[in-house]
This record gives sequence, structure tokens and C-alpha cells, in this order.
Amino acid sequence: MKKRTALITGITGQDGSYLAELLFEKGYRVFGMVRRSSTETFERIAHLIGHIELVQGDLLDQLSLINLLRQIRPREVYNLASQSFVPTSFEQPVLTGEFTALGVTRMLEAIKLVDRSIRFYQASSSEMFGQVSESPQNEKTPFYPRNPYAVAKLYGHWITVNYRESYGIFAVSGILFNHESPRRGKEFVTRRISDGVARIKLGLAKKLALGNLEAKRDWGFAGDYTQAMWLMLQQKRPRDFVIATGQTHSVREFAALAFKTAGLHWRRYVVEDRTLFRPAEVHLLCGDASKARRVLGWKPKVSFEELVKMMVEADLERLRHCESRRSAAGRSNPVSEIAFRHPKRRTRRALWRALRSQ
Ligand code: NAP
Ligand code: G4F
Repeated sequence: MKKRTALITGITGQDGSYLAELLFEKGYRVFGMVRRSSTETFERIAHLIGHIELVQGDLLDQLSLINLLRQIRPREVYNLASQSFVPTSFEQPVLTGEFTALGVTRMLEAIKLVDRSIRFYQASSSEMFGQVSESPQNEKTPFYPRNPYAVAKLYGHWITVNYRESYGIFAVSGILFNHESPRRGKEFVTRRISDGVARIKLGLAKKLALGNLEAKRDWGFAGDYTQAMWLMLQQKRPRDFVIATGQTHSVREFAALAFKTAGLHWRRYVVEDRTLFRPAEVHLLCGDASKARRVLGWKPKVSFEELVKMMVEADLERLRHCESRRSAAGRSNPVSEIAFRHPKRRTRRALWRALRSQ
């Protein structure tokens, strides 16, 4: 029997890596779209290289998407690529709109042109609820986005609905609440906390600076949420779903539990940094995923407590490994150490600094 084929955009991101694992385990032929970069960003999918196929394309480039669909002929497209960090969307609102909003239309246009039977998943966000009018939020809750990222996601959501209704494409929007893991980018608050706790525990840092401690989020585990994405594309008819745990916790609660996991008290280490506050905040998110439970049979497996523990333990393990490599080398090698600790965005700047100081 012919293998099912899927194309994932954003495969190098947190969700892309979990989804690629899931689809590969299910026997899919998995293609991951990556954009051209002078440095590789494949850490999260390194273990899958050889099992998945990477192809070049960019959500900013219409032709590259059309050519990819013609070449791959996927049955399913998961559109996970976006500029996903809220503070950056305030700094770069136009670029965020290009990727996160218009990028969705470009992919849908490519599907419309190449093969309308392709099933399409759009990674929508609970950020679209923003200044919430009711709690918990479900598929019928009105949207009120509070930042350029959320505004762009709302466009992506409605254009997905529109192509479904206008052209009969099996296009669905998954409205996912915050989901985290040890693979979460270090700029997001949960990973910032788990990484900070581990550094303090190992004597590599003294304090952890955080922004608004009162903000509340409905945090789940990314591995559970990618399962829901797949389920949405296996249904008889295309429908949108809220995916959430139904529990909400403040940033303060997350930090307190993370420090406690490492045997520390958060009050001794956390300092408030006003520069991390946002021009407009989303104060509370809490999702009602009862439709997903009823129709998809989906429910989260990992609890809040398990998630916090998993993230702190993973960062402790990673940093211990890094430290033991450093002492095994006999003396500190700032270049390799920095490359290991900061494999992503700041690598080049940090390497330059280290090289200059040698
Ligand atoms: P992430 O870790 O930030 O990953 C984003 C991915 O998008 C990366 O692979 C990135 O590639 C890629 N990308 C960005 N711009 C691109 C472009 N122009 N062309 C091609 N690829 C591009 O995000 P995530 O946490 O996995 O989230 C996945 C999706 O779900 C995102 O759309 C996010 O907005 C949405 N979402 C996330 C959550 C959550 O809590 N995690 C909740 C709701 C919705 P590079 O490696 O090249 O940068
Ligand atoms: O972890 P965050 O940056 O995630 P945010 O803004 O909720 O967005 C994430 O979840 C969305 C789903 O709802 C996704 F669509 C989006 O792509 C992304 O994955 O911030 C969470 C909260 C905010 O209220 C923020 O003000 O934590 C607060 N916070 C407090 N101190 C901080 C910090 N956020 C960050 N990033 N860093 C801090 O030091």
C-alpha cells in the first residue's frame, strides 16, 4: 500500500519535531519544509534525520510552496511555521504579518492551485482570545487579539475557514493553548524558568529575571497537542477545535513549582524586570476542550506538575552534561561551550565575543 505523505512547515520548531516523530511512527513519509539559512537549526530534529526528508521552501515565497506541493504531492499539510514569539511581534509587526498571516494564504493558494484534495491544518492560537470575554474559552468565544502576533493568527484562522467554505478544501484550524516541553524555545517563559532554575541549582547563575508574574496560562505538554493536530485531519468533516487542559496557572505558580522541584525557594532568586512587560498583556487564558474530547476522543495525558518536573529535570541534565564535558576537556573552552549552550539564535554573536576574549 502507498505510504501516506505529509508536509510539515515549521518542522525545526518545538511542535514540528514532535509531530514529525508522531507521523513517522505512524508510517507516514514525512517531508519537512525548511527555509534557507547560513546556519543549521536542526537540533530538535537531529534524531530524525535519515527518517524524514527536508525540503527547502519559505512561507514568504509563493512559488516555492507551489513547487513543493507539485513535487511532494502530500495528502496532509501541517502549517506550523510562523513568527511565534509575541514580544517580537511588537518589534516586527509587518514581518510577523507576512509570515504568520499572509503565509497561510500563500499555502492555501498553493493547495487550491495544485490539488484541492490535500488536507490542511492551520496552527491557530489561544492568543486570538486575548482580552477574554468569558472563561473558559471555547470555539464560540469571541476573539479580541492583543498583539500583532495574535492579530496575524486571527487572519490565518479566518482565511482557513474561508478557503474551507469557498473552495471545499479540508482545511481546519486548531486553536491550541500554550504547550511546552524541554524542546521549547528559551525565550518563552516556561523554558526561561526551567533553564534559569537549573542554572541556579548548578551554581551557573544567581538570579532569574522575569516579567509579569501574575499572567495566567493554560499550559499543556506539546507531545499531547501534536496528537490532536493529527486527529483533526483524520475526521470525516473539517472542523475547528480548541485544544487545552482546562487548568490555568500563573507565571508565579509555574516558577514556584519549578524552583521547588530543584529543592529551592523561588522568592530568593526571582527578580522583576519591567522591560519584559508587554505593551498590552493577555492576563488570563483557560481553555475548554470538551468538543475535542467528545469528537476526537482527545485529552491531555501530562499534568501541569509532570510538565514542570519534566522541563526542570531536562535542563538540569543538559547543563550537567555540558559542565562535565567542560571539566573533561581539562580547561574551559569558551567557544565550544557557548556553541553547546546557545545552539540557536545568539550563537554567532556569542562566538565572536568568545573569540575576541581568547
Ligand atoms: P516555534 O518553536 O517558534 O517554531 C516556529 C517554526 O516556524 C520554526 O521551525 C521556524 O523555522 C519556522 N518558520 C518561521 N518563519 C518561517 C518562514 N518564513 N518560512 C518557513 N518556516 C518558518 O513554534 P512552536 O512552538 O513549535 O509552534 C508551532 C506553531 O504553533 C506556530 O505557528 C505557533 O505560532 C503556533 N502555536 C504555538 C503554541 C505553543 O504554545 N507552542 C500555541 C498555539 C499556537 P526556523 O527554525 O528557520 O526559525
Ligand atoms: O511564554 P510566553 O512568551 O507565551 P505567550 O505569549 O503566551 O505565547 C505563547 O503561547 C501562545 C498560545 O497562547 C502561542 F500562540 C505563542 O506562539 C506562544 O507559543 O508568555 C506567557 C506569559 C505572558 O503573559 C508574559 O507576559 O508569561 C509572561 N511572562 C512573564 N515573564 C514572560 C516572562 N514571558 C516571557 N516570554 N518571558 C518572561 O520573562
